[in-house]
Amino acid sequence: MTTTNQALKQWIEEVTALTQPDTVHWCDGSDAEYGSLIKTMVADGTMEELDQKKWPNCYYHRSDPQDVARVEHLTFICSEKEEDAGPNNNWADPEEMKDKLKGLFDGCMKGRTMYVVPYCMGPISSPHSKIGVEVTDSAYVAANMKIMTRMGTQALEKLGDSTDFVKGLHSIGELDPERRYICHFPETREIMSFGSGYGGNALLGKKCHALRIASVQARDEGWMAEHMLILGLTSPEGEKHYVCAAFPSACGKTNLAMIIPPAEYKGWKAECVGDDIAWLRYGEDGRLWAINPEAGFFGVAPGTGAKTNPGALESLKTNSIFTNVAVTDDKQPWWEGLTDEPPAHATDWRGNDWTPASDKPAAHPNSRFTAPAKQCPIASPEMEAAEGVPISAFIFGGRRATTAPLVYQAFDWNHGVYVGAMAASETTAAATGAVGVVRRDPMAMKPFCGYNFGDYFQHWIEMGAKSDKAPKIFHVNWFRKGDDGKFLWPGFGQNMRVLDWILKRCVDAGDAVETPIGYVPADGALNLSGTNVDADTMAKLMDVNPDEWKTELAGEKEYLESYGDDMPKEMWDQYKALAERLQGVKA
Ligand code: SAT
Ligand code: MN
Repeated sequence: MTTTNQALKQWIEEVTALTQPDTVHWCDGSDAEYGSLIKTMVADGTMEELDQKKWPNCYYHRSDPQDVARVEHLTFICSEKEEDAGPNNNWADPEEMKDKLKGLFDGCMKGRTMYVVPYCMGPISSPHSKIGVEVTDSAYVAANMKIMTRMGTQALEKLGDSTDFVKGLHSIGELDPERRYICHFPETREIMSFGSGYGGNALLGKKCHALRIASVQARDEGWMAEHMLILGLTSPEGEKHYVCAAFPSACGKTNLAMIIPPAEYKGWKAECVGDDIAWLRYGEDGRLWAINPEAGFFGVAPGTGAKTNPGALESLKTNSIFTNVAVTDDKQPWWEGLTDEPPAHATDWRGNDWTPASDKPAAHPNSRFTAPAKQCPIASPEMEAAEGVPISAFIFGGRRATTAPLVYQAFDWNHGVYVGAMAASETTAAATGAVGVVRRDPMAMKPFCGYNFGDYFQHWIEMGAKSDKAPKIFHVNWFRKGDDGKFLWPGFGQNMRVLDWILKRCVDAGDAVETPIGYVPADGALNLSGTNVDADTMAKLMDVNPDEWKTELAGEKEYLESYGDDMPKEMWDQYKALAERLQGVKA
C-alpha cells in the first residue's frame, strides 16, 4: 500500500532517505496485519505468547529495564520562541534540535523495517478528529497503535489529499538513555522521538499528539485538549450526566472512568467514554462537548484487580498487550493486586525468578496493559459519537496526604480555573524520577501542555467566558491520610458518593456550605450510608486546616510569580480573593 497524498508521500520519501530502512511497511490496520506483526515479534523475542486458551490473542513484552516510563527531563517543546514553551516545559531551538535529531536519525533504521502508521485520533466519523502519521522502526509500537487508535486505511482515507496531519518520526535507536529525546515542534505540528520504545515516549498518538501538539492547536482554534477521563452517569430516574476528570498519571483515572457504584447506588449506571484524554468544544447548544481521541486503554496494571476495577479486568482479557508485568509459570500475566494470592513462582518484569518472598515487586510499578476500549463492559456507545458527549462538570484532583479536602466546588468558572491551576500531587512511577514528591500539576497537564501555562490559563479563562453553560468545576482528593498514615477515604466505588453530590450541584440541588476555598457538602449532604466513614473521619477529610493553607497559599504565590508577566491578572485576582477569605480562618 502507499498513498496518493503528495504531502505524505514526500515526507515519507524524506524520512526514508534519512533513516535508510531495509523495508518500508505501510500499515493497513487489519487484524491479519496485526497477527503477522505479532508473529514476527514472537519469532524475534520481542513478544512472548501468553496462554492462548485463558488469554486469547494476548501477548507479553518486556521493555529495556532503563526504558520504563516517560522521561520528562528529555521531553522538549521546540517552539520558535522560548517564551511560548514557558517555564513549564524544557525548550530547545527548533533548528538546533532538528539538526541534532537528524544526526541521531541518520541511518538509524538500517537493517530494520520502517512502519508507516496512519492513525485517526477520535471517531472516524467525527469532524473534530485529527489525523497523524507515525513512522516507527518498532513493530511493538505499530501493534500498540492498532489498539490505541483508529489505525491504517481508514485513517488514510479520512486524510485524503489534505496536508493537515501531524508528522511523528520515531526510532528506538539503541534505547540508550543518554541518546533519548522526545521533541515537539508545535508550529509545524511535528514530533520527533528517539531512543525510547515505552508508552507516551513512543506511542506518539497519545501524549505527544493528543495533548502536547493538540493543546496548541486547540488554543489556536478555540477548543480544548485535556488530560481528562470522560464518564457518563445515569440515575435510577434516568437523568444522565457526563463528567470529565483530570488527575495526574497513575492516580486512578482508569478506575474512576470505569467506576462500579456501591450497593447503595443500585439502579445507577456508569458508562466509560474515555480514561485519559478529552478533546472539548462548544456545541450549538452552548454546552461543552467531549470526544475521546483514543480507541484503547494504556492502563497501569498494578492495583488493577477484581475488586478495584473489574471493568478494566474484563477489557484486558483478550486482544491485549502486557508490558513489564510478571509472567506465571503457566504463561499468564500477573501483577501485584491482580489476585489476593500471589503465584508461588513467576518471572518478574526483568526476566528474573520471583517468589512472594522476594523483596522486589514482580511487576514494574509502571507496568501497563494495552486493551481495546470497546472491550470494556461499561463502554459507552457514545465512544463513537461524532459530536461526543455534553459535559456537566470538570473535576480536578491529585494525590495529597494533607491540605486538600475530599471535595469542594469552585465559586465560579474563573475560581475553578484557579483551583485547577493550583492542583498539586505527589509524583508517581508514571515518570522517571523521585516518587511521592508534591509538585504543582495544573489541570494534570504539567507534563503534557505544549505551551506556556500562563497562556494556557488565559485560554481556559476565555473558554469560560464564551458560554453561560460551561461545566461547573470541582476539586477532589481521594488520597488524604490520617495521623496514622492510612487513607481516610475508602476510594474506588465509594467515590460514587462524591460524584452524586457533584451531579446534584450541577442541577442546583445538593446542600452546600461556603468555606474560604469553595463550597463543601453540608452536613448530611454526602450520602455515607453503608460506609464505615464516621463523623470524626469525615471532619478530618473535609478539614480546611489554617496552617496547611498558609503553607499552601505561600506555595501558590511563589508559583504564580514564577510565570512573571505571563500569568493572567485573573489568576492573581483569584489568589488575592482566596488570601482574604483565608484570613478569616482561625487556627
Ligand atoms: O506513558 S504514558 O504517558 O502514555 C502514560 C501516562 O503517564 O499517563
Ligand atoms: Mn495519562
